[in-house]
Amino acid sequence: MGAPILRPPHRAGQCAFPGLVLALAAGTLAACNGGETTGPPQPTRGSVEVSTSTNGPSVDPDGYTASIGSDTETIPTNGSVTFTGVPEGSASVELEGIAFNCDLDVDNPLSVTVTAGETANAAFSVSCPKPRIAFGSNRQGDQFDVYVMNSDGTEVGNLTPDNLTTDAVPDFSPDGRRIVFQRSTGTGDGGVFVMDEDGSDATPLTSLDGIEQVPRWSPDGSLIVFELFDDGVSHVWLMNADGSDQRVIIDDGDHDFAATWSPDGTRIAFASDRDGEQNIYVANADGSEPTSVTTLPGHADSRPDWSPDGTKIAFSSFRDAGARRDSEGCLESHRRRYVALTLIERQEHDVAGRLRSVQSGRDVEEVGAAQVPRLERSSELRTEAPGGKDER
Ligand SMILES: [Ca+2]
Ligand SMILES: [Ca+2]
Ligand SMILES: [Ca+2]
Repeated sequence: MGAPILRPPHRAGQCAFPGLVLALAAGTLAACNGGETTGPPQPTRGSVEVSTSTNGPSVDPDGYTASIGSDTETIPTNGSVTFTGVPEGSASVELEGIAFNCDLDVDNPLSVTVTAGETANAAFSVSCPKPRIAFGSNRQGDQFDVYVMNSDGTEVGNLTPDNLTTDAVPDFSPDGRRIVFQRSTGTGDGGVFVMDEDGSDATPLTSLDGIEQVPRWSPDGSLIVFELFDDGVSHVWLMNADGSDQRVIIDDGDHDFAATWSPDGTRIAFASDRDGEQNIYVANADGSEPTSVTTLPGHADSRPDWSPDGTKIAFSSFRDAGARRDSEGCLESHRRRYVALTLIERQEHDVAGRLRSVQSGRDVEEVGAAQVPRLERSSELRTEAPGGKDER
């Protein structure tokens, strides 16, 4: 069996590779009865100090929110915040915004008893082991399957051992509960499927003519971008995570493919040959305003991926690698390198003369010669299996 990502056919000279809301303390205003002072009122409310302590190798990246009733506060992964004006009695404190790989070691919501005029404590302890990694591999035979493992390479499991299907290019949903992947039955057709993180309940999301592949979940979990390869060309498609509202969003080139989300979900990077050379582009999440971020000819830039902070893109390229063309004019793939560039904003006039901000790339640097570029996450994904090939 060949590699699971079905590539566009090679062509000479152009070879696609593929608020702080503080409740005002009630009862602090002296009652006024015709100028007659009745003495200080008795407090009926107290405070709750919420504290968090988080440990583990992959702590939540952006902290949490704590709420009591309709009052909500942001809180760091290790820190505290105090709610005032909480009615005495039992209060329910809820912590939200917890990364999927993190678990609370206490009840959530946490119930505390508020005594008027005093401060109660609600302490949340959070553990964050590294998230599991999904990858495609043929390590157990000819057929590619979807595997998961711990980030240290232990507890490797095949989620799609059915020999009737080739399964690859998995991507975890942001909440870590589901995996989207590409499946083909060997009849030349293929589609995007989704399954539970334990491999159960595999369900097709697409049934378009052609081969739907390389699905990628949006950071908020609501959308899935994928590419459709059909009749010799590939374009970028978008759908809701439940498979509804499938529509093409990028189709200006013969080959528009390998789309990936920026970490904030506002942009998509993809590869395209629309300008006659295969380069990396960045567009809005709906496919509008595509801008090339690499422009060098003859390097077949491919497979972009964003750094977690959204400032860099890693991609595959033949640049600076002494690439040679084979007899069909294709650049030799074993010389492919992985490089990264820094995104910069620049101002540009559009066709109507309006000034707009666009992205471009600079400071290209080589980051490795591995098969798949993954900034930061890459070191966790380069596993080796005797006689097999792993990729994501
Ligand atoms: Ca968070
Ligand atoms: Ca299978
Ligand atoms: Ca199909």
